[in-house]
This record gives sequence, structure tokens and C-alpha cells, in this order.
Amino acid sequence: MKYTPISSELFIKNRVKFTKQMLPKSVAVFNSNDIYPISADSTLPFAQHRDIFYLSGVDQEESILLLCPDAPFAHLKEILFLRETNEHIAVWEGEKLTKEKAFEVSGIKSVYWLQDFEKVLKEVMSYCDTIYINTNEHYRAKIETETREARFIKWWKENYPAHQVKKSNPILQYIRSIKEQEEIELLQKACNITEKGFRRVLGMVQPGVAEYEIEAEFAHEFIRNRSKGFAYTPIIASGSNANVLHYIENNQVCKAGDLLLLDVGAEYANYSSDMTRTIPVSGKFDAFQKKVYQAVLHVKNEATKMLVPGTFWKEYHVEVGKIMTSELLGLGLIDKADVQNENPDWPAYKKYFMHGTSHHLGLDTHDYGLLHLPMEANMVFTVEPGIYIPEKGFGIRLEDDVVIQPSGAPFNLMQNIPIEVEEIESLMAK
Ligand SMILES: [Mn+2]
Repeated sequence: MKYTPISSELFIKNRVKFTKQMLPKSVAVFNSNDIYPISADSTLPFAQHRDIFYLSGVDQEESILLLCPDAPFAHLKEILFLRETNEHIAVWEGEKLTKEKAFEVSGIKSVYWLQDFEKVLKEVMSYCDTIYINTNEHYRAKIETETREARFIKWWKENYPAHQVKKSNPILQYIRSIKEQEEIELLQKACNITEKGFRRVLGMVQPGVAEYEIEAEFAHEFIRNRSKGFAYTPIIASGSNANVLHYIENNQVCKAGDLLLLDVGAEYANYSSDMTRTIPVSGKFDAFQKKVYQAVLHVKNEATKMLVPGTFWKEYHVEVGKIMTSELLGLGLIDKADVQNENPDWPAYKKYFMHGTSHHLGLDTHDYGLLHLPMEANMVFTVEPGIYIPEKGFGIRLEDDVVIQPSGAPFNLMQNIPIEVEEIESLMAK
């Protein structure tokens, strides 16, 4: 890991929040992600499952966390199972967590090697009537591989058919959506690293530069600041590539007069930042580009004001749609008849702004959060309106990450990342 250690206090607090919501005489089990094979002995880089990380800070493969707050013995109330480490493994693969180190990271005293899992689980299960399993119910998830979590669920069902089952996911979706101060600091750090990358890029973008060269500048700046790299596949989209919402080829050359859409964020300690900026390849916006840019910025600023406790995500999107409609009317991109005749399920503004405005942000870029519940203080959201005009060969999106406050306007974690036209143009002129 490149990040500096996180205090185990955070993970202790997170476990308290989870176990408070468990039924009496129950156990919850959380598994690491697998290391995914490519072919031969090649693998993808390891990425930890966010739930076991959130509850323990353990950032290592083949780990299991077991929580059983009502266990009759203290050593069975919370347990980590880790892959056994030894000198041979230390030489070939580098340092893995020892039992002492695992305690330092997580605050969990009871640490076993993985080979003891079945035996210890058997004892714990004998004190429990209910097991919490960790299925993935994220509204955007689509999974084809069988995860370690899924294999465990299959195994558990066969071996413990008499226990009743409960879901961890709704508990996690809620508690993970409200961030602790330490988490907000980690998100701020990720945003600050993204800022460094963006400022570096402002100094090198010009006609003739390739999108992949810009991607490389971001990667360089991220990694030298202790980030593992991109929080999600970056979108470096010049000209009309910006109108392909998930353009990730990043293989074209930036042309004079084009706009360049950058949807790029650094990760830090597994926390995501999520930024979008749109800049002029030649260093200056033309008159129409500037008009559209100001419209998007206005919608972003107005939308941000609505991210306050009590707001409902669905109603918020309806309100943002109204602001966008008025901007598009002002730009002459839609007219009054378009609005009068619009389909309520696909309003007229969707022709130029077809995606959502905000999503939760945290350990996952599209983070957990129960969208039917009202917003609360310390939830973190992106705000990312856009206007995409294929017939003009450009698309503009602007995105910041904000923290909901107990009252008043949200705190903008990206307040130092240049966004005003004049600032962008003056930084590019240097
Ligand atoms: Mn986003």
C-alpha cells in the first residue's frame, strides 16, 4: 500500500455502527475480493472489497472478517482470518499482515490463520440462529464472475441449512453513505491529488497533444502522491468524443478549437474522487462554447444548493431538470413547443443532458446510499450536469464532489480546482 496508515479508530467505529443493527444471536461474515487471473500466471492487480475494508482496514486478499457481538466469549465477538504468512512468503511476495500488524490496522485482537476458519465458524454458528450474508445489491451492479463472497454463501447454505439468513447490504448501504470525519479527510486527500493532476495537465494541453499523453500526465501525478492511480477508468475526450458518455479509448489527438472533456479522479487509500472539467484545447473558449459552459456551471451551482438534509434524490433530479430546461431554452437548443409537448418520462432537456446529476461518492466511485431515504449531513455526492451537442462537435460536463452539511450549502471538496472560464484560460496561457 502506498497510502499512510489509517487509524484503527475509524474501523472500530464502523464495526460498532454495523453490529448495533444486527439481530440478537447472529453472526456476519465478510470476504475479501479474489485476485483475478488473466492467463498463465498473470493476474489483475488486487483491489480490496470495500465492505471488509470499511469494517476492518484489512487491505489484503484471502481475508475474512467475522462479527458475532453476542458470542459468549470475548475472543469470538470479532475475528479476522488471514492467509498465514511466513519467511518464505515474505521473501517471494513481500510482507503480509502478521497477527500483530493486523491488530494495529483493525483494532481486532482475535486473529487466526485462514485454515482455522471452518473450525472457528462452527463454534460461532452453534451460538447463533442467524447469519448475515453480504450480497451485492448496488443499483448499478452487474456481475458475471463468482466472487469469493458468492462462493462462501453457497458453501454456507450447504453446511448450515438450519440457520436463518439476513442481508448485510442494506445496513452497509446506509452506514457507508454517512461519512466519518476521517473518511471526509481521505476523500479530501483524493480530491487534492486530482487537483494536482489537473493543474499539471492545464500546463501541457495544446493542439497536437494526444489524449493518452494527457492520461499519462494524470497517472504520473497521482502515483507520485501515494495514490494507486485512477479511481475509475479515465475519460479523456476531445471534440465529439465527449458526446460518447463512457468514452475510454483516449487515443485521439486534440485539435485546435476543440474542447477537451476530462472525467478523471485519483483514488487514495481506496477512497475515490470524481472530477470532470472541460477545457479549450487552444487555451481559449469561443463565444458559443463559453455560453454553453456558463450554462452548465450555472446548473451545477444551483443544483449544489439543493444538496441539503431532507432532500430526496428523485425530487432533486426533477428540480435540476427544470433548471437545465431553462438554460437550454436560453441557449436556443430547445424551444417552448419542445417543452410543452415533452414526454414526462423523457423530458425535452434529456436530448442534451441524458444522465443523472449526482451519485454518492466514497470507497466506491458510485458509492453506497439508499436513494429512497432523505439526504443527511456528511453524505458525499458528486454534482455533474452536462450539455452534449454532437452537431457542434463538443460536450461539456463539470463535476465537483461535495459534503452535505447539517444546515446551509454543502462543502465543496473541489473548491480549489479551477473551474471559472477566466481562471482556466489564464492558467492555460502560462
Ligand atoms: Mn461521477
